[in-house]
Amino acid sequence: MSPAFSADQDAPSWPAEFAERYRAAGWWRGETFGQMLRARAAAHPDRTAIVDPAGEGRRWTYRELDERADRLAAGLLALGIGKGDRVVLQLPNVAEFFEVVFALFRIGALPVFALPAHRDTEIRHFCAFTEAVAYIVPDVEAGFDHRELAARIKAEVPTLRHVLVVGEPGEHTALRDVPREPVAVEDGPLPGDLAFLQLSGGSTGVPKLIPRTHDDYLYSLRASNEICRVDEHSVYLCALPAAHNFTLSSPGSLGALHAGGRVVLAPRPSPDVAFPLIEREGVTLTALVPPLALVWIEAAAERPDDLGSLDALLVGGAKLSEEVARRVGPALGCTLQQVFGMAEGLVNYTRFDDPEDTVLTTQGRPISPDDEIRVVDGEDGDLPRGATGHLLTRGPYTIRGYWRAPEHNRTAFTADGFYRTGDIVRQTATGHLVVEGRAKDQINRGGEKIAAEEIENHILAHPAVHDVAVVSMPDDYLGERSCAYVVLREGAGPLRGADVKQFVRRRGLAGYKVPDRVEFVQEFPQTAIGKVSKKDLRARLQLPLSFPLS
Ligand code: OOB
Repeated sequence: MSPAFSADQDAPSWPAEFAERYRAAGWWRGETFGQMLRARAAAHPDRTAIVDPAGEGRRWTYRELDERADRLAAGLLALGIGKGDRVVLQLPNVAEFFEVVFALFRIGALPVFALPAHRDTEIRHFCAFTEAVAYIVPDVEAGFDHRELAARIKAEVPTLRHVLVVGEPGEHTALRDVPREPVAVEDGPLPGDLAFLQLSGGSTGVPKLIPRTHDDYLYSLRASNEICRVDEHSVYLCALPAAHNFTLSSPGSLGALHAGGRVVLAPRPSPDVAFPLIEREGVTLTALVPPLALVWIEAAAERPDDLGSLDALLVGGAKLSEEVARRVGPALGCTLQQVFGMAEGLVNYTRFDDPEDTVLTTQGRPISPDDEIRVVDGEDGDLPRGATGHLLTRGPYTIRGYWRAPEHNRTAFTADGFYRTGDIVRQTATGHLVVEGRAKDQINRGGEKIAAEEIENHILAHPAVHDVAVVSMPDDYLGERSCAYVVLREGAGPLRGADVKQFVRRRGLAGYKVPDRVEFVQEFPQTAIGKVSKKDLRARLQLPLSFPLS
């Protein structure tokens, strides 16, 4: 008999006693994404699953999505893409995203969810590190030609056999030309197998990969749907990038599909695009990061669109200020749900029946009764309820380790499997969490995460740079932006902030990682034990600027 939960050398998994407990509790139900879609297509074949408004507009029913996934799965199998193979996926919010994802799910090949903003450096790493066999891209997106990027990566990564393009393929293969076989593909993976690799926001030199299983992710969807009251009447607007964990699963597009609802794809999250879609499609819920929530609040007063169908706005990814939280309901005529989640697992929501004050001032409480929350001091000692400390967590949909990262896992997890979130929180008497800060060396730029070390390593490659420290600076709109403090080499020629930014950009990094500000200093302030004091550097940012922000 094949095991219900397959051991994977690359991905640390839950110990048997935990797996048994989560199954016995009914969290893990032994279902895969392939089976989920098949079941929905059988139950309500003609209901609309996906609406993609681009161009002429497309509306796929559940039957159509299921058939497309089958046919593409057969085509991908014929190309030699099989179970366990990694496929780096970098698609914007287009219908093909779901066709590809479900085709890969069915084969048991693992999508690696790159974001549209990623460039050479990130994509090269994802492809090389995962030994990806295929990379799936749009042709041109936001003025950037992904086919050229793909050609560069293909030349460098020997495992990469296929580049598939949604749109005009150039020198590569068009996704539409992958031969489609009209056959139902047998589901490849087991429920305990990996479904995909998600990206960590990270605080280290390179982003880590997060291995999620069918069973664990499906549980988080089912439970999120219940909390957010998502059912077959729900219409989810996918406004943030579809590949992000928030948009995918909290409750996200996959939650909506799980419930038999409808997913409407917004090519951009701006009010001029999103608001008319809400009115036309009768959108009932969507998810935004705090800066966008503010943009929507302000636009709602100006624009004529009827947002009356909207029941809930989920806001998360970064801390929502109480002041903005207070404005969501009155401005948009819907219920606010704060979401504090992480691609590694744990997701917290404020509930519909929470008192108003809780919704406005906390980031919610965990999805599952089996989510274990510890708030600890610097030595892992448990703190009394209400005290502020490091958040550690363990549970039925929180990973036990990153993919192929045994060294890093030794410090990112406790010996008994708690994930060190790097977040500083306090837990209220009702179990709600309030995010008070961060211990990890990361900048949260309006929900987009930047690992300071990653950017520091790039800037250090500049021949005129002796040392660098990247820190966050407060920002009214994004919450935080990044500032790079640079110490130049002795005798190095003059260097301007703009040169440093340009240097980082030319190294092929996602645009949001380019430092917002660059400051030149003679030396760094030090802590008592001689480390660079980022705390002091952040404090300096409160002083008058040495030159204007760009
Ligand atoms: C979501 O996932 P990631 O993996 O991009 O980032 C996780 C980190 C958390 O550890 C925390 O530092 C921060 O983002 N964060 C928040 C927050 N939500 C996330 N910090 C303060 N307040 C919040 N509400 O960002 C993510 C994944 C699933 C659902 C929602 C967000």
